[in-house]
Order: sequence, then structure tokens, then C-alpha cells
Amino acid sequence: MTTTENPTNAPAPEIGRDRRRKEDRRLITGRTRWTDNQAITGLLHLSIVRSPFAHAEIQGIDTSAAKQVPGVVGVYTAADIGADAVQLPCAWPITKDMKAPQRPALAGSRVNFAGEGVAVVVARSAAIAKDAAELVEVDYAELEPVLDMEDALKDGATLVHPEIGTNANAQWVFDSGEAGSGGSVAEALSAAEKDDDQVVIHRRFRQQRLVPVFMEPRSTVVDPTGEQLVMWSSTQVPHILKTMLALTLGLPENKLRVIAPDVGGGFGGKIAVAPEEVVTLLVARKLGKPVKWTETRSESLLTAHHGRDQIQDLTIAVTKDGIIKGLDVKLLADMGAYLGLVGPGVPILGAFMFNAIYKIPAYRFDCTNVFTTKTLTDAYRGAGRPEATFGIERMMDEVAVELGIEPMELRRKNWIKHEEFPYTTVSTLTYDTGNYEAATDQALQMFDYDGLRREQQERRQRGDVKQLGIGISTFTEMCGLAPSRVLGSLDYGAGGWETASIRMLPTGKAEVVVGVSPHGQGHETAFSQIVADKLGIAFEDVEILHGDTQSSYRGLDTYGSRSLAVGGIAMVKAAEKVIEKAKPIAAHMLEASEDDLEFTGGKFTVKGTDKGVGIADVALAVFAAHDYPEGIEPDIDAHATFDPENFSFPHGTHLCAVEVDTETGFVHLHKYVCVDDVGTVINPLIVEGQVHGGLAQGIAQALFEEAPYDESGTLLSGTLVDYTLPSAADLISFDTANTATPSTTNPLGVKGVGEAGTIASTPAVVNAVLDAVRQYGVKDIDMPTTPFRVWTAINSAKGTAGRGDEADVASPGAGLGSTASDISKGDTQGGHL
Ligand code: MCN
Repeated sequence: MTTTENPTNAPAPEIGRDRRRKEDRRLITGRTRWTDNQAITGLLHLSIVRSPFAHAEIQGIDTSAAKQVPGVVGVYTAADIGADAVQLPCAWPITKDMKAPQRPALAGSRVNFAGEGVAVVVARSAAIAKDAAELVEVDYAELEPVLDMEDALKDGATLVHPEIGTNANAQWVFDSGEAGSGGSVAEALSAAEKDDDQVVIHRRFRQQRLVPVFMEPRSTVVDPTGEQLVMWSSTQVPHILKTMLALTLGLPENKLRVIAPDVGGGFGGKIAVAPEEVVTLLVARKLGKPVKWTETRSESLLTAHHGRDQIQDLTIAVTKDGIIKGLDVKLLADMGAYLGLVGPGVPILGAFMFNAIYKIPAYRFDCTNVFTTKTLTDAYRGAGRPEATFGIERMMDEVAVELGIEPMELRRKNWIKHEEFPYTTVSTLTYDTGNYEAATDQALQMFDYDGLRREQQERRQRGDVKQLGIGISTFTEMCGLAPSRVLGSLDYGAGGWETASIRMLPTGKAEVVVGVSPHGQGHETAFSQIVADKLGIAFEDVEILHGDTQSSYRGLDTYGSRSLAVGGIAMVKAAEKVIEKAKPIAAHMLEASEDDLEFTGGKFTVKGTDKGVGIADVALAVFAAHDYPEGIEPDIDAHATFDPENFSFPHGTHLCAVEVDTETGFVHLHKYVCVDDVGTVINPLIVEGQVHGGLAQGIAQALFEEAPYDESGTLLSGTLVDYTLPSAADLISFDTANTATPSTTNPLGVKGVGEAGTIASTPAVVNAVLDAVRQYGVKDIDMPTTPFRVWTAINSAKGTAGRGDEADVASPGAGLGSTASDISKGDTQGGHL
């Protein structure tokens, strides 16, 4: 269920209306062309030979057998196509002295993660290319893998990139004392240590490695035969890809055209200039023929970038009645073997979110990015913000337990009150609007919080096998990624503006060319609603065109829940310009003064009369151009660019109840309620869908998904049998709702929603699991909280786990509970798994 409460704007006919997604007809009935479906005469197929070793010298590559296979057109090593000389781009150098080792498109002399490409086979069919790739013999001399971030930073550690002399990529620090946005954390912690009315609590949390499992695997087709080289790619970022290809390969940008046709999901995993895209381009140019590469699912799991993978050390100073005095965050973030397009900046986005919705007087964030011999990490739904939200929301529960304060009450004591907005946080962001009380009150009521707490007590008293746990998570996030100036101050390599152009057709229909690029978000529907409202034309009369740099030549693409809050506003501004340009022509047609005209419902009317012309009439008059005013161009098309002054800050309260089977450790979702505030809602159905999808992903991190490596650096979840994506059967029906405090940073009052569900849900679920089992002495369980881990945690805490169980817990992928958490002033933490 979705409801919109407290809207300040009266609902317009289209904005705020549930509309089914018009693009779904073609997307879900197979009437579209994904990149892999591009049919070009003479298309060749490329397969990549990948290293089975995490870290090894390449001593020789024998391609002779593969070359003999009928149908094979060529077999190339990195040197053959210059792929070893390429430096794939990293657009976010977070510090001046950040170490950015070379990232070739194919490895030349050394591989640094299992799955890195070392050679390619090009053949007349994909099957031949794959079979022949098996025949390429590579002579590897194995090196020691680098797997553990803490070990990687020790003196004498094996280096992933010996040429940079360290496994540390960069250290990035924010200190509110130095920034002048708050006090010194060192002082706050030391004052708390000396104060009997305060406690200092330390916890270590792990963000396991995840894989953004998009439905459509990555794929690219390059056709070099025309005047412009055309690349189709299943990418989230066609514009960025085009510019980066030009810069990386020294190609003239005007000779490049990138097309992202319909793209089947991305979740951040397709924000990349992928080595495979570059290799396909290099081979296509060498051969002068069109070439296609499409990954297998296993290739995708192994080599498309991963997400998360952090160790978080949080130390909080808090008064015994629950008021936060200071928060210190130390992070280690695993970059994997190389730097992705925005990889180093992902944990830095989290720097601004650990303080979350709370008033924290002193804050320090200190992050070290580390190289390991694993697949590289980069943006994954939420990028830095789910990690931060997890850290602080887990910590809030730890504080609540430690101080014996009801967890929601603790949050209430510390959050920013609605009358305090706009509020500048300790990490220097200014939250424009929000109402945490309203969202929370609605969530509590929908959840029947008190009723479930009663049931929990009853089950405890009866000693039921299935115990109830209740978890809370509140959240806010910075999204609508822009403003350009702020991104610049964070050393991000691009701006944050977005564009839209409206082309008015002679028959009064509108083609809207947008710079953002959907891959499942329903843009064509929601954006048609906006433009229909603003121009006063029918929803069906608006066409949204995207994803082709030839028609949409300017844009910064889709990520960071920015498409509506930035791109949508560019559409509003373009529509306003269309009306502005149409006005003198309408006045001319009506033989009236422009000052006497008003525009409503798609029509210019002379005030106080029923004389009027529609925008469609003006469009036709402009097309004929027989009679239009002197000095005015016969053209009412318009282009606009929007660069907001601030992020948008959606927020919400998520409540989760789980049943934990104390005999099997199985966690069953019992109830999930969330109330999100995304400002003005354009399409409630789409918003609800976005939240549902996000919840599935966040819950999956808490309960199911993990990409672990064994001690040789081999990925253990290389298929979807091992990487446990939840199915519908693993989830329940979610109860979602919205409150609406419109954003003041854009004229629609909208805030992003694409990442919200993912950000808030993970800590809500883990807090619920722990709430069920704390009674046995369990203090923490690493994610995902699998039945085995939960069962082991309960039995270890009770002292009933046997030797065999302990051995299993320490096995790779079991979460390794060897984390050191403690509470100063006497308390110690046990049972952490
Ligand atoms: N919307 C709305 N009203 C609001 C906010 C949003 O109607 N107040 C609508 C928008 O018009 C848009 C959709 O909701 O149709 C999402 O909008 P927005 O929050 O601006 O997010 P983006 O369109 O920029 O999408 C990016 C975001 C991110 S960062 C990830 S990751 C993600 C996500 O979207 N990946 C997705 N949602 C996904 N959904 C699908 N199906 N597949 C993915 O890969």
C-alpha cells in the first residue's frame, strides 16, 4: 500500500498518479532489443580467456591450438592489441596522493585477481569462441594472494602492485573538529572515559562482499565500419562511457557513438568503463569488423565489479541517559585488485552518512582503501550509504541494549526534530527538509509495534522454539547526485548537472530527449507524467528518448538516485522554456498582448475571455511558419540543464520482525513495514516498486548473499547456486507507505527513491535477528545471518557448540567471528560470530 500524507502541493492530474509502466509491455514480453540481440551482418563473437589464479606471473601464452579451430578468426594476447598499455579510468581520485596503479584492459605480465582477462578469441560464433578459448594455454607462476585487508597493510605484506610500494590506495579523513562543524572526537571520547555519567562503546562490523546481480548480463557490440564507431553496451552510463573511451584510447569523441538500448538492471554494477568494452573495441578496430562480447552468468559473478566489503570500527561516546556525544569511525575498504570508475569514492560517500539522522556534536571518519587480489569493488545500490547506515543503526541498537533504553526511544532522543530543519550536520551537509517523527509514528502504528513486543515476551516466557525478534532502522541518505560544485570539492571527476530537450512535433506531441538512462526505473512513464503535466498535453502524447549519444548528446547518466531529482527538473525547466517560446507566437495568433495571456491546462488564453489556442496549435503554426511574429524564430523546442544547489535527503523508518528457529537457526521474515519520505511522489506505483526491489536487495545482504574467497583467492560463489539471491519464496509481502516533506532544493519537491529500500533494510533485519537471540547471550552475528551462523551463535553463546562446529565456523566463507568488540568500563563482548 502506498499513501501520500501531508502533501503541500495539490495533486496535479498526472503527478501523483498511479500509472503502470508503459515500457513494461515491450520489456517483459521480449519485444525489445537488448545489446546481445543486435543483429549486424558479419558480426564476430569474442570470448575472453581468464586467469584461474588470483595472483600470478604470466610466463607464456600459447595460442596455436585455439587458432587452428575452424571458425576462429583470431586469438590475441594483450600485447597483440595494445590492451596491456591501456589505463582504464578511475574518475574519483579521492586524495592528491591516491595510488592509482595501472589497470590494463587485458593483463600483460601479471594477473591480480582470479578472472582477470589474459587473451581473447574471436570467432564466427559465440560457441566456437568459447570452445577455442579453452584451448589457449597460459603458463602461470603463482604468487601469494593478498586476501585480508589488515594483513595487506602490515609491513612485509605481499604487494598487489609492487610498483606503488604499498597495498594502501588512499587514506581519507574527515574531522569535525578540524572542519569546524563540531567538536573534537578525541576530546569527546576522552571526556566520556573520565565521566561516570557516560560510556564509550566500541564495535566492529563487517560489510561482506556482494555482487550486483543484474538480470541482463553485461554485453557490448562494437561496429567500426561506419563513419562513426558505434558501441552498443548494456551500460548505465552511455555518456560517461563515450567520453571516457575517447580520453582513454585517444579516439576523437566526434567519431564515437554509444548506445545503451534497453538495459536489464544495473544496481551500480554497470557504472563502468569495463575492460571487456575496451577489448571488444580494440579487436573490432583491428579487424575492421563488428564484434560482440556477452558475458556468461559465471563471468558476471566473477568479474563484473563487486560491492561493499568493509571492516567498520565504530566508537561512540554516549551519556547514560542516551545522548550521543561523539562518534569515531575507522574503515577499511577493500578495493580489490584495481580501482573502478568511482570505486575509491564509494566509502567516502558513507563519510557523510554515519551521523545519519542524528545530532552528533563530534565526529571523525578515517577510511583506508586497500588493494587485495580480488575482483575490484565499486558502486553497488546505495554505494557507501548502506554501509554507513548499517554501522550507525547497528550501533544504536548496541547502545540501547547497553544502556537499557528502548531502541526507538534512543533514536528519538538523538534525531533532528522536524522543526529544526534545515539542519547542518556535523559532517557539513545541510538537510533541507524531513520529518522523522511523522514517518516513525506511522511505521509504528502500521507495524503494531506494541502488539509484537507483547507477543515477543509471551514467546520468551513459553520458551518457544521460534522466537520473535524486532529490528528498527531509521535512515536518511544524500542522493540526487549533484551539485557539481560539491562533487568538485570531493575531487569527483565529473559534474552533477543533467539535461533535457523537448522537441514539439507539428501535431502537438512531444519528444523528450533526456540525459539520464534507465535500466529498470520506469523513467519513460514517470517522466512522461511530468512533461504531460507541465505542457498540459496527454500522457500518451509524450515520448521519452534516452540512451543514444547521437540523439541525447549531453547527459551524466543514472546512478545515485539522481534521475528524477536532477534530470526530472531539467525536464520541468525545458517545458517552461517551451511555454515561454510559444507565448509570443500564441499572442500573435490571438492578436493579443503577451501580458494578457495565461497558460493553463495546455492552453494559452486571453485573461478574462474564452479566447485561446492550445500548445498543439502553436506547434502546428510553427511548423507551417506562414505567419509568425517579427524577430521570433519559428521554433518552440527547448533545452535545459539543471544543476541543483544541494543533494536531496529522503529518509524513512523501517521495522522488521523475524522468527528465529532456535533449533535450526533458520530466520523467517515475519513482518516488514517501512514508511519512506521521498518528498513529492511522481508515480506512487513506481515508488512502491522501487522500494520493494530495494528491500529485497537489502534483506538479501542481511540474510542470504555473500561473495567469499577461499585461501587461494578463488571466488566461492561463482554460480547462482552458490550466490544465494533470494527468490520470491524467501521474502514476504512488504507493507510500504510514504510521508511527504517536499524537498526545497528543486521545484518539484522530489527526493530520490532508487536506493532507499536497500539502505534502510539491512540493519533492520540484522537488528531483528539479534533481538531474537540476545537472550541466549549472543552479541553479534556476521552477515549474512545464515541458519548455520545463527545456530552456531546460539549454541556457542550457550556453550553447547561442539568442536566440529567451531571448526566449521572458522572455515572460509563462514564469516569469521574473530572480531574484537568491546565496551569500555567493564563490559566485554562474547558470542560474536
Ligand atoms: N520516482 C517518483 N517519485 C519520487 C522519486 C522517484 O516517482 N519522489 C520515480 C522516478 O521518476 C523514477 C524512479 O522512481 O522513475 C527512480 O527514481 P530515482 O530515485 O531518481 O532513481 P534513478 O532513476 O536515478 O535510478 C537509480 C537508482 C539506483 S542508484 C539504483 S542502484 C537502482 C535503482 O535506481 N538500480 C535499479 N533502481 C533500480 N531498479 C531496477 N529495476 N533496476 C536497477 O538496476
